[in-house]
Amino acid sequence: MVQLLSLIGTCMAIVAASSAAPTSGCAVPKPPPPVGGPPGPGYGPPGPGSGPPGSGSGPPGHSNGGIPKPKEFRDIENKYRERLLATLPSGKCTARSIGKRRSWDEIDDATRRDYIRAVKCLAEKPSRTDKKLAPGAVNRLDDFTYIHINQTNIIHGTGYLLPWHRMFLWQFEEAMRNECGYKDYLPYWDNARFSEEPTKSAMWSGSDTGFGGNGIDLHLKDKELVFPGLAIPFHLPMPGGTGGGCITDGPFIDFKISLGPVVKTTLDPNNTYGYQPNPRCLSRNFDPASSIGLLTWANATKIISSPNIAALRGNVEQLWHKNSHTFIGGEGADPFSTTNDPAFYLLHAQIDRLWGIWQAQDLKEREYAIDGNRTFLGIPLDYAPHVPASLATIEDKMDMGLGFKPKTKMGMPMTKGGLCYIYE
Ligand SMILES: *[C@@H]1O[C@H](CO)[C@@H](O)[C@H](O)[C@H]1NC(C)=O
Ligand SMILES: *[C@@H]1O[C@H](CO)[C@@H](O)[C@H](O)[C@H]1NC(C)=O
Ligand SMILES: *[C@@H]1O[C@H](CO)[C@@H](O)[C@H](O)[C@H]1NC(C)=O
Ligand SMILES: *[C@@H]1O[C@H](CO)[C@@H](O)[C@H](O)[C@H]1NC(C)=O
Ligand SMILES: [Cu+2]
Repeated sequence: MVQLLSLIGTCMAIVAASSAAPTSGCAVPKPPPPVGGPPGPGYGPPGPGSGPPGSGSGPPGHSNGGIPKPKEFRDIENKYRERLLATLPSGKCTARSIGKRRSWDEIDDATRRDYIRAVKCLAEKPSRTDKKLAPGAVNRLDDFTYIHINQTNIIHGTGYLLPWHRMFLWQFEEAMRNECGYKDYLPYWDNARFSEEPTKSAMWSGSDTGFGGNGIDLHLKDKELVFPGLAIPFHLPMPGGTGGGCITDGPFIDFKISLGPVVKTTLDPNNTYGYQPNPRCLSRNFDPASSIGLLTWANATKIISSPNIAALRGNVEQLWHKNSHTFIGGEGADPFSTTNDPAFYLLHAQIDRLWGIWQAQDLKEREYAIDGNRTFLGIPLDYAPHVPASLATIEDKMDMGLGFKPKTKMGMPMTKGGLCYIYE
């Protein structure tokens, strides 16, 4: 059971260079989008019988290396694009306005720098979280971390995993754009492309266009960590990894984190959820064994080919989510405060993408499909130990923080209720 659990994100990234032309067999490279400016022209309307979308929306033509996207994945992904675009216009979401989320390995350096700049900008803006709830919340990034900690036992290993994180990423992307002037959309981590040599991804570059690499090697041993908040203790195995200390390069080398950590070998009753101030560096602990042979194209394809929502959720959890987090390790592997690593948002965009590709194969049946309990693996919460497990519904409210409590169904479509994006 423990091994199957996938805590937080699943993700894979998958866009191959060939996605520059979303049509299989038509590999005409598209011009890169304008550097640092607004995203290029939108998709053309997907008229009846017309080819797949094009018009300047593809990623830049440069090759990003790694393992190419297999045809089987590409075919399913192309169907996703066609079918999702065919639902437009949907309210204010049109083929022209739809946001394009692209692989970090495909976007240009100017967009990467602007993204990193905007993350640091949120780190400079004051927290809006009630200080009584989280004395350690310092900045706007901490607002996201606080609510992720607060909701962890409700939004992982439950029916809310996918919709909650979809809404969460959307809130983050909006904050980046509206509060910090970020001009593009949320990128995702193309992990399948680099499953066998994960550090070859531009994600982990130590230049000013990556998130930096591994933490300093502390020669840690394998550990078992405990979750707070559950009526029955849950133990999470954590591999020793290849790092564990502060990162040593990249734009986040001086990053200050304050909330967490939360899972520990022994819980601290005076600071159960890590809400007290705890200023420290960003640590990572790469665990290649969690990527090699696991975060593969084959497993990504298996996820998007899942026959129903129960299989989809199970595959996301077992094949992808936990492995992606464990690969990053350190801050990123704490199921509660994992958002402390800015790579979190790209990791989860990949999981969101796999879900979206799956949904759009049959929007009528799958858009609002939900599977799972209301608490982590159906384990009762510590303050309600006798409440039996019950199933999540799309009418249930989700707590997104700062008083925003939409119904679960608000976090399910990609092009309705304010959300408006597509993965390239
Ligand atoms: C989550 O926040 C609510 C207040 O919004 C609080 O009552 C609850 O105890 C918190 N739970 C955890 C696990 O932090
Ligand atoms: C918790 O706080 C109390 C009061 O400040 C202190 O006496 C106690 O030693 C603390 N416990 C731990 C485990 O730190
Ligand atoms: C997919 O993932 C599973 C378990 O996470 C692993 O055992 C299997 O080898 C992977 N398969 C491929 C083909 O990548
Ligand atoms: C809900 O939780 C119960 C109790 O842990 C478990 O037996 C059941 O399989 C879970 N159902 C789903 C759909 O996850
Ligand atoms: Cu999460």
